[in-house]
Amino acid sequence: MSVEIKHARLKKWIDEMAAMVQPENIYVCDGSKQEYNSMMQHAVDNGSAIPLKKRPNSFLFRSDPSDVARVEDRTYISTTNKIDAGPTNNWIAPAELKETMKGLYAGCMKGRTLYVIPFSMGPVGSPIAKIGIELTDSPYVVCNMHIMTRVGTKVLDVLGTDGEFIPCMHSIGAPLEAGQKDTPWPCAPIEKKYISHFPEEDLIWSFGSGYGGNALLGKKCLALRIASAMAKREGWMAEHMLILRLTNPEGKKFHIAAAFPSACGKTNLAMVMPTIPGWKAECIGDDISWMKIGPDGRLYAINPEAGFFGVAPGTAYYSNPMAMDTIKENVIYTNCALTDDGDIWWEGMDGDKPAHTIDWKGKDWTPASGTDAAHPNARFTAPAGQCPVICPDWEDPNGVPIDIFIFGGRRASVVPLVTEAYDWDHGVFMGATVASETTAANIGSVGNLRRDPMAMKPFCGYNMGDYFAHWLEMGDRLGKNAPKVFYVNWFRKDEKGRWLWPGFGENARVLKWMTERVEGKVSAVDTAIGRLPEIKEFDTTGLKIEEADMKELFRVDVNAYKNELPDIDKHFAQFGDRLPERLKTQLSKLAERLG
Ligand code: O2Y
Ligand code: MN
Repeated sequence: MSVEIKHARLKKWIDEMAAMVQPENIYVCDGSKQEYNSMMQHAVDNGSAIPLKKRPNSFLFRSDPSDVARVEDRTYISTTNKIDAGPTNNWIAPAELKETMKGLYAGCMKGRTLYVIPFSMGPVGSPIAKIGIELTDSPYVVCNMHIMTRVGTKVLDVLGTDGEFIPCMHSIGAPLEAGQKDTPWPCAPIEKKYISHFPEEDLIWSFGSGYGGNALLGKKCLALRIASAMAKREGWMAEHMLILRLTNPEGKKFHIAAAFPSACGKTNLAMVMPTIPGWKAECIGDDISWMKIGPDGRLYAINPEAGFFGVAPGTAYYSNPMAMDTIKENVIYTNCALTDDGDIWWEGMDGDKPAHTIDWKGKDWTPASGTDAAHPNARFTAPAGQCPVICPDWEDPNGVPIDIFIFGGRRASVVPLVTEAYDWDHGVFMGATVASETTAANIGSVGNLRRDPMAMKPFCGYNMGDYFAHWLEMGDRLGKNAPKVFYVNWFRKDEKGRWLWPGFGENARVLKWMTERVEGKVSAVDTAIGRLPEIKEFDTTGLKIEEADMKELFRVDVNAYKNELPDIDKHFAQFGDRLPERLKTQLSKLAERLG
């Protein structure tokens, strides 16, 4: 049964939007299990979801082949002045964008139900949490939001009659005329898709796509683009970072937040199983971190999400056993292959390829097909609480105190396994210059170097030069309580193309070294690019690795770094006078140290 709205401003907004999109019905979500089950049953009955025999309460959806990922080219930061969106965002003036989108929204929900989703990003009632209201005509979005956020009446209770909320308008952009047969994944063509953000009024308007970050508006749109702009105004941080707790054999806990561009194993690190005896890692979040300075002057982080929207291909017991155990039941799968015995499958799963599947497009597939059975951006949506290594404090409304920030990228050469920043400004410089080689799994031609500052290039809701300034200001406020900053590269290869570092659970050795640096237990070698481990103090006990490989992993290729300076210069130049002087100073200092 639909819930009553007692909040006058919310009611007015819903009425206005409904008058524009003209739905057949309006339904306010209560967030109950029963609601989820009945919507899912409806999706099964109309052929858009397939129940999986092998996974209890789990369903497979296949998207339209044109609607398979976030669309960065159709994503806009709409500020009054273009400069405030900055060089890394697409921009259209608010009045023009709203006019265009109102034209698209007019009557776009005819024949459909408008679902009102009250959701909380962060534990309901947490001082760091924010409330959003998503209006959508996609039952798939409602079900995913049930998993990815906290949905329902409990959120409306916190909102009360006059609380603050972030309006998130979404439509798949596919009205149904009377008698028209629906398709399993209705959506609009690419040129009509708009993922629009109005950070000056904390507003999101999304049209035309039903997929992931384009449609589950709590995630990239609210928790990163709008929240980053709010965080700048309000003096906190909204970052594209996983959060984990690492406990050493003495029981001392360290909290780590880490940012990586796509295809760098972020979900794997979020759920890492340390190989070193006595060390324990627990997952708090796999994608986004909201951080505020607490009463003790330290930086406290919450995961604003309640689930994982993870990339399926490549997820396997050998790479991420904890993710595999998380997704056994109560999961929504999107664009995975369907096996003959009613399970899902994707490229990179453990074991042999199945002899036959139905691929993500619904066609017969065999290993001889020469195509992928699962789309490379196929996803699982799973409740975070199902992760076997979820931290008992992952929903602590006050968050966890961050000791360590990690940035990283995928580099076959040049960048050592781990480097510690000299100080906060140097750490911000490291984050601002994050570079990663593109792979088949992400955008661009394979092997290109793409700069992705703090892994926030697609997600910063304002001028990135101002964002760098905000990082510097946060450091000034944190002072001696600022987390130590490190840069990692798990992907260095030798000249024959062999990986030098085994990665996965062994990455905990690198985390261990970081915690020992925080505690002052180990020394470090000062180099032109930052502080590196003394090989003898870096724990390789029980690991079969050649001394020569360790040396190569920690080798600073001064000439290669010198060759990168012009690219950093060019990267910084795009921010013009919004680039903080302190980052220019960092670049000069690096050039000086390189000689
Ligand atoms: O393609 C999409 O819509 C998903 S994007 C995504 C999902 C989960 C975590 N991170 C991301 C990302 O693009 O960073
Ligand atoms: Mn992400």
